[in-house]
Amino acid sequence: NGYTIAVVGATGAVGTKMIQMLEQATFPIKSVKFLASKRSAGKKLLFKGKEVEIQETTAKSFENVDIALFSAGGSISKQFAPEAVKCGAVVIDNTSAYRMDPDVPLVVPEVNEEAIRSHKGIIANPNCSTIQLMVALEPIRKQYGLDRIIVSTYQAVSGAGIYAINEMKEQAQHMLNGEPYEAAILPSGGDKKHFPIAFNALPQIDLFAEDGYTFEELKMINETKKIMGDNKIKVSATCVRIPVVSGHSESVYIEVKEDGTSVTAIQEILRNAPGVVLQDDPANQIYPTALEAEGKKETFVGRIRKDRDEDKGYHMWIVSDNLLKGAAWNSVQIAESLYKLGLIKERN
Ligand code: A2P
Ligand code: 11C
Repeated sequence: NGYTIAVVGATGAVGTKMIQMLEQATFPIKSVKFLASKRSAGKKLLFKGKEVEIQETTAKSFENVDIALFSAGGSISKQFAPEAVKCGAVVIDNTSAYRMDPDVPLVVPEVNEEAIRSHKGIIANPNCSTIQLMVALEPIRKQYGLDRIIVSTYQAVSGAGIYAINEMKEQAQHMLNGEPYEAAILPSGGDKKHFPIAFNALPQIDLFAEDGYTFEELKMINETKKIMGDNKIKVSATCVRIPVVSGHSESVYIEVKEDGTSVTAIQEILRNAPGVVLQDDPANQIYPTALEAEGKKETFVGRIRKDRDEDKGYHMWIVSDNLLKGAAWNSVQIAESLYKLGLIKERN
């Protein structure tokens, strides 16, 4: 007994981490199905030490699947998530395809786990840079209210997939050797121009939308309002890609609603917040870094300080592994929540 779990995009940067996170899941797993494109069909991946053959994703792939984790890009989710739902599976979708759909809960379990009760077959996993922001800020919002959030991100290349990681490593090697190098993917595979990411910082993630914001920035803005359930909260974002493999970092400015707050009180809130690790001791150079966060499931917060002019303003530095809490772990955590809340029935 137990559940049948499918991973769509099993060979990708996030999919491979989903498999690792499923190995650590506490709900019973009867079998797994690893799905990808035709190119990968027949290759094998390990699950708990046993080989599992990768299959091509088709509408038929979801027969008898209880939970399907999707991370193969938005168009694959659009194409196959409804098929999975028709087969009776609950879809946990890591792409942006359904996040803003009013019928689809957008969930960070530490923040709004109960929202999964209203799902109609699809539950959306937020964007990685949104998730870590929510884990750190929701406990402060609950206590003091939040008027405004301004975030600047320093995002890892793995957010753009395996090919982008390879591109960065090859560019770095060529640059160090004084050889010619190419840029073919970043800042966005879908845009006209490409720039090197090695030894660089690119102020563009995803394509540009109207009024000068990128879609990554708009995702952070819109998803924050949906997850916090507050359309009035003021949110702005500037998203930047930096040459780090894994671990998104964020410089965050907030304005709380309440008077009389302090750095020590906010530190205390975060010390006790689920999924947060406080690393905030500047005198001893203790603060979060991307390298240290890599491979960990928590969100790390440090550099908390009061704005020098605005009494209700605070600055902080928030870091998390974008492939784990930002993607694979949050998705598996949603599956754990479905199990814990009794929302997923075993088939006979
Ligand atoms: P494949 O390896 O067979 O191409 P990343 O985000 O790291 O680039 O990974 C993308 C994931 O999406 C991979 O697992 C990739 O599988 C999968 N994928 C790409 N195209 C398809 C498709 N047409 N059907 C199913 N999965 C796909
Ligand atoms: C990045 N945040 O770092 C993106 C990746 O909407 O799921 C995830 C894009 C998304 O490039």
